[in-house]
Amino acid sequence: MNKRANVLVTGAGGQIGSELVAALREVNNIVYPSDIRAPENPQEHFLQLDVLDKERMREIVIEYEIEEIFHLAAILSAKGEENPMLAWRVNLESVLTVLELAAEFKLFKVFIPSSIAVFGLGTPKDNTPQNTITAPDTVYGITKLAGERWCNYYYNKKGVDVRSLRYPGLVGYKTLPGGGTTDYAVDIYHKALKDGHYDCYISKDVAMPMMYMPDAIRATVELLQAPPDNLTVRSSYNLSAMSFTPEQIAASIKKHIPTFTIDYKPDFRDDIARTWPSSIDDSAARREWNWRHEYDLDKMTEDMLMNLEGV
Ligand code: NAD
Ligand code: AKB
Repeated sequence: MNKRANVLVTGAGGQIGSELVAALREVNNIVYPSDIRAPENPQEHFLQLDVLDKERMREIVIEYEIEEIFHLAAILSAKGEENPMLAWRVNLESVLTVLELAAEFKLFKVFIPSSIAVFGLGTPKDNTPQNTITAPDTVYGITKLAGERWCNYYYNKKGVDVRSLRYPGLVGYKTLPGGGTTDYAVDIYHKALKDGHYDCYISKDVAMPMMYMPDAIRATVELLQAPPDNLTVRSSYNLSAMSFTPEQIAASIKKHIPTFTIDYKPDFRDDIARTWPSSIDDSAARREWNWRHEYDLDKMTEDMLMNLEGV
C-alpha cells in the first residue's frame, strides 16, 4: 500500500469494511468509504455509491484522484441464493467496472476479495490446495470464481496490480455479518450472552474454515504491502487460521458460560456449508508474503465474549 494514497472502499458499511477503513487510515491513507446505504453515524469522507452505477464510480475516481480501490461490495452466499440475478450483477459487473477503471487510470493497486465459496462438492475437503477443482455450487461461489479469473486476466493482459484473498468465514464483534453461511459463528456469541441458548442452522459436525477479524484485517493490509514480485497468485490466495464445527465453538463458549445450550435446526445454509472445504492449505500465502495467523478458536472466543460483554 502506498503511503498517502487516496483510497476508495466500496461496501464499506459491511462486516469487513467497517473495520478495514480504520486500519487503512492508520497506515496513512486518505480513505473514502462508500456504500449503497448511508452510514448510521456521520463518517469522514463518506460517499454514497451503488457499485452498479459505473458512471458515478468513474466520476469518483476522477474527482477524488483515487489511486487504490478496495472493492468489498457484494451479496453474500445465503442472500445470493435468495436473489441470484442481483448477486450475479453486484458481484461480477462491479468487479469488471473496478478492473476497467484500474486499467484506464493506471491505479496503483486494487483489492478484490474472493471466498472459500469458490470451492464445491468436487473439491478435496481437507486442507484444500491453492490450485484444485473449483466447481462452486452457489451463485455467490460462481461469481467469486469468475471474479478471480478476471483479476488474473487483468493482471496478465493489462498490468493491473490486483490482489485478492479467499477469506474463510469471518468472525468479529464490531458489526453483524451481512447474509452469509458462516454468520452462525458470530450470532452464536451474541445469543450465548443474551439468551444462554442458540438454535444453530448448521449441523453440529459440519466444519468450516474460519478466521477472527483482526487476523483478516491484518492479512489484507500485509498482502497489499507485499512487494509485487513476491506474489505468484493473481487470482486469489487461500487464507487460513482455524476450522471448527458448531459443536466445537459451543464447547469453547461453555468454558466461559457453563450453562450455555445449543440446538441444531439445519436449513438451506447447511446444504451450502456441506459444499465448502473443512480446512484450507494456505502455504502459498505463508511462503510468499509471510502470512501468520494469531487467533485460534479459544483465543477468539475469549476476545469475542470480553468485547461483547462490554457492549
Ligand atoms: P457485508 O455483506 O457485511 O457487506 C457488504 C456491503 O456491500 C454492505 O454494506 C452492503 O450495503 C454493500 N452493498 C451491497 N450491494 C451494494 C451495491 N450495489 N453498491 C454498493 N454497496 C453495496 O459483506 P462483508 O462480509 O463485509 O464482505 C466484504 C467482501 O468480502 C465481499 O466481497 C465478500 O464476498 C467477501 N468475503 C467476506 C467473508 C466474510 O465472512 N465476511 C468471507 C469471504 C469473503
Ligand atoms: C459467506 O458465508 O457467504 C461468507 C463467505 C465465507 O464467503 N462468509
